[in-house]
Amino acid sequence: MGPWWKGAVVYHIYVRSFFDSDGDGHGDLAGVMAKLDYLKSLGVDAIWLSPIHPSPNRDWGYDVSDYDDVHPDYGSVADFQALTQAAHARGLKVLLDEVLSPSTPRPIATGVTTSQTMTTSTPTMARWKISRP
Ligand SMILES: [Ca+2]
Repeated sequence: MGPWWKGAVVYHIYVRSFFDSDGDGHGDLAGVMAKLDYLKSLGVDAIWLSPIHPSPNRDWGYDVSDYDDVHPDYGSVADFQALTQAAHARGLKVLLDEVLSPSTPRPIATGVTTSQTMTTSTPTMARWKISRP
């Protein structure tokens, strides 16, 4: 038996556009929680959330400004804890898209995140990195 993620069904959620629980125009963590039974019914083993931290959103949330909090559009740390507990109660794992140690405010190429530029050692992607003082 290999790692749990081999053969697992992982549902990627961009929280901002997934489900708006309070009608303010932004998808949110409570919206994800409201859809957990639906996601479970699809046979999902885990949900994978795009970055949920505060961000100026110049890079779709991948330009994290505070790793210790949740973006106010999405809810609060308590909302995240409630979502995690509700997911675990259904046997769903929760994965977070963490963008650690970004050194650039945004990538050059659309679709290339700072995490990719920071973790790759391939010359092809390394050339996309921008450093600013
Ligand atoms: Ca909302």
